[in-house]
Amino acid sequence: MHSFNLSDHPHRRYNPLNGEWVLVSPHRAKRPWQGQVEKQQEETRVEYDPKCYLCPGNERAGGKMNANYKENFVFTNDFSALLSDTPEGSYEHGELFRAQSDQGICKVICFSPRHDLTIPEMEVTDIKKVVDLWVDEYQSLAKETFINHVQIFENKGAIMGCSNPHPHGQIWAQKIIPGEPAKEDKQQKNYFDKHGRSLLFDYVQEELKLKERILFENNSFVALVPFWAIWPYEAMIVSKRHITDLTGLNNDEKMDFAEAYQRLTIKYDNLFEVSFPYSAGIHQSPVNNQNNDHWHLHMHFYPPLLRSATVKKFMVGYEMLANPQRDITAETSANILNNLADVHYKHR
Ligand code: H2U
Ligand code: ZN
Repeated sequence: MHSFNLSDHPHRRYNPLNGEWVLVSPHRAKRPWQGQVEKQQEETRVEYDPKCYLCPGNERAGGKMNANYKENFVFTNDFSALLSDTPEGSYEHGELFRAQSDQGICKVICFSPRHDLTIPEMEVTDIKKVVDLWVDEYQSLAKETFINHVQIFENKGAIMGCSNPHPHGQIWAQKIIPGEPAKEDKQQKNYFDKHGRSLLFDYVQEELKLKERILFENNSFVALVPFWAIWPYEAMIVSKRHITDLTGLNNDEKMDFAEAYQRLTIKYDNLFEVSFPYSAGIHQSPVNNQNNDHWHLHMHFYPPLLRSATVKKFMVGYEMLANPQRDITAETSANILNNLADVHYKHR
């Protein structure tokens, strides 16, 4: 037997950010595929779609009208999952049946008036305006006394459940700190209390030395495939400075964030020369008026595609019942992404 190495042998990796593990099976990457093939998305799109509920000036499903916006546009979700006027309360029946009411505000953000653009095809200066809007929304939602957490996210592509190709994201702000951020809160707090430095600051420093999973960096941000990635081309954008939330970014850093967002998503689109689907979202300090110095601003990207524009990874079977698992290693994925052009395939 050869000695254990991460590129050949099955192993599990620890995610210090949420305290969970992922099973990695690098030897399995070559298994044949005869299963489901996703339909490829329609590629030609119009700049304005009179039937789109997100295009400027159009009527939405709930009957409200969109402004004739020129840059970006935010509105309260017409089908909000959380409502601000839900009564406080809880339900308990012994120790096995527990429920709590939750209050919140859900918003939709249109990234551009152009129906046919996505982040990788937008200008960095226009993406910067999206970052500015995120900051404004985070700040104003934080002022609502009943809001303790603001989740900013984007679903891109029909296979991620995105309902409309018009470039948009969402914000769900709520009283209760939800599951994933709550896990990261605990892990980051433990690390910060022990070392006096942020977990992701130390992690990024180490990744920059190892250079095995770095995709790129600019002055303020690093993009990388995390050591503990679950999804085949999962990535993270992390601020180099220890910043707890979006409001800590200066103007240059907001520009750098926009640039990193564009650059990563261009790589993604170039991978299979298709508008690359993903769910992405920002994790940052909760807005619960507590000391959150242990938080470190970052953005996760979870894309489902595996081998081609049409073959996605399924989180089923073992993943559902036991533990997340991946075949190609994070290092292999980083390599594949690093060999791709920085210019969008449509602009070549
Ligand atoms: P996706 O990001 O998953 O595509 O969701 C878009 C959101 O837009 C979805 O939460 C909302 C839906 O409730 N929406 C409106 O608020 N008004 C509409 O007219 C249609 C969709
Ligand atoms: Zn549209």
